[in-house]
Amino acid sequence: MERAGPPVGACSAEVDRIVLVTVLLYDNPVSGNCHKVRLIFGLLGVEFERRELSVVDRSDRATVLDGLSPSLNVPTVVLEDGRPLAESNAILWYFADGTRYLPDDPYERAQVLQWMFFEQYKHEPGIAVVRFWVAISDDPPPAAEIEARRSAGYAALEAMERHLSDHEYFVGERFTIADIALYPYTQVAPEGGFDLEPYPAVRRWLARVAAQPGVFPLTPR
Ligand SMILES: N[C@@H](CCC(=O)N[C@@H](CS)C(=O)NCC(=O)O)C(=O)O
Repeated sequence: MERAGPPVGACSAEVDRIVLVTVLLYDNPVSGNCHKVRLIFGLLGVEFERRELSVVDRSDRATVLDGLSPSLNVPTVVLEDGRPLAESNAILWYFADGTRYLPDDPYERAQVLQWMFFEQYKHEPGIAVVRFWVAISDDPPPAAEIEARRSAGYAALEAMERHLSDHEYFVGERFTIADIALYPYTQVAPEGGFDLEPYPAVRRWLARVAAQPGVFPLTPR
């Protein structure tokens, strides 16, 4: 749960670094990568503070995130003990390990990684990037570039459709962080002009994930 109240962090003259009292999330409300982190925090009851950074005006990124995130991206978290962690899927993995959302079986863990790498290499670069260009950015690239990415996005949806045609979830027939990684940008794909009508298994899976207790949608643009 997000905690309301005073700013995070307690500092005293005796310590030379900020000691956090709860997890800090560098966040953005329209980011699906950030939404993954808000989902796992909600599902596990992790209390957190959030600091919002723009995904359009990135002029403050180096000042804020240098030393915390190698690529100066959100989401980035700072753990209670001050250690930073970036990359949405690494954050999912860290918090889900030892919980019902990440299997113990080595093969299933590798399958979770398989789908998370798919999400980062095939799904997000097509679907999320197109949505960003057409729905959020004030400086989109030429139409041909958008359409090339859109084709890549549709190829990712086809891969998901093939798997979900005879599976309820991505790994082990139960809800895991593989589903959490793939949910946000699939849910908002129509904002990028993607038609989900030809993907009935994907649509059924979206409904299945949305029905999980504690799962909430990424706010539509
Ligand atoms: N691979 C990273 C991607 C994170 C990412 O692209 N974050 C975007 C917002 S969704 C961002 O910070 N963009 C600003 C930039 O690229 O400078 C992850 O999964 O966390």
